[in-house]
Amino acid sequence: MSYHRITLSTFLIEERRKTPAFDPELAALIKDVEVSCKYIASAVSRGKLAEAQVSTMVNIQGEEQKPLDVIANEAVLKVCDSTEQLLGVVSEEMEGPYAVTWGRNGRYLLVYDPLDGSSNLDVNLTVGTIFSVLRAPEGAKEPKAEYFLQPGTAQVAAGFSLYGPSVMLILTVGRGVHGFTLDREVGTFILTHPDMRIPEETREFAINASNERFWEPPVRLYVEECQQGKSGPRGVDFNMRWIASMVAEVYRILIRGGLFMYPRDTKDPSKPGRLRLLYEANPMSMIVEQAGGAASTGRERILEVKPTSLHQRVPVILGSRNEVERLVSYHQAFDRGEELTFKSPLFSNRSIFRS
Ligand code: AFP
Repeated sequence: MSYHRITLSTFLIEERRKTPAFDPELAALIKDVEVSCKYIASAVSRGKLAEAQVSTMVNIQGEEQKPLDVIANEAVLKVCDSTEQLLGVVSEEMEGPYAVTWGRNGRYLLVYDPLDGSSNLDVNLTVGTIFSVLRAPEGAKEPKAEYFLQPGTAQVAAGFSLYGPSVMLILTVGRGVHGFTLDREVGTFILTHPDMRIPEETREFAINASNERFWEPPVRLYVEECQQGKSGPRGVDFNMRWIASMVAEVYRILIRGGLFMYPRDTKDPSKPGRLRLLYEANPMSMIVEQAGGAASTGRERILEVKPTSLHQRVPVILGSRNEVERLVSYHQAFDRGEELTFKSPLFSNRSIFRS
């Protein structure tokens, strides 16, 4: 075993050496998030065995909690409850902010989805924890909800863990994206994927195709062009994936590029999208942009969306920059009232009708 491997701790120390402005309190907070992810990884790896004596309920999202959702949420709360640099937390599983017991003078806010993709637990697929760190207002003594309503550009750190064949932690503190793999023998995350970059070109897209009848015309046009492959206007074949676990989709895109879409659709007009802005879209968008990709609602940069509520949802289109820009241009044409035309080299062009 190489003893010159870089652990998360030594990575954070090196960050401080390279960037003296990197706050040691933020580093300490990231270490607490790391410990939370280790606890969650241990529980998730036990599957059904971990579910004894856990009471569940319908959460603020109106979704029936899985026992591991509760275990994961409690793991983060327990570890962070003694984190002096943390004023409060907001979780997908809780309606309002939680005031950290020892955090009265905390200067940071933590927003997290304790177990993203948990509908996949029953079928033993990869799930993960998504987290985002914001600064608390100067002198704040309690974590008021409005303190969390900051645009994604205000995040000082973001990342996600993966509980899959290997346990990983993907992190950005604003200077690139770095992947760490858990060495279970010593219980330490080791830097295995420094400076991750998303390939600009890709031949892979991810969308839940069962919602096709609800998509807006720009998305229908983009997906049809990909499906037509070599014989269509793109001139190359595409591959499609849908894991229904955002953490796994984003990691795949970090490794081999691609476009992830959960666009605005007409399925539930009361919901502008399915994914939550504060603890899914924003942290993942910071990760993707830091890795050279792009992230849009289709009509604006996700990181510039002004939050209005803790659990609000947004449309999400993220991944390889060229593909995001292409689909955004289709939305812009559609919004200008232009007819979207499927340009087939083999057959007559066809208009993609307004929804
Ligand atoms: P769960 O955490 O409820 O499983 O939702 C996961 C998720 O928020 C995101 O990770 C997936 O990309 C998306 O929902 C899957 O949504 P569909 O089940 O509608 O495909």
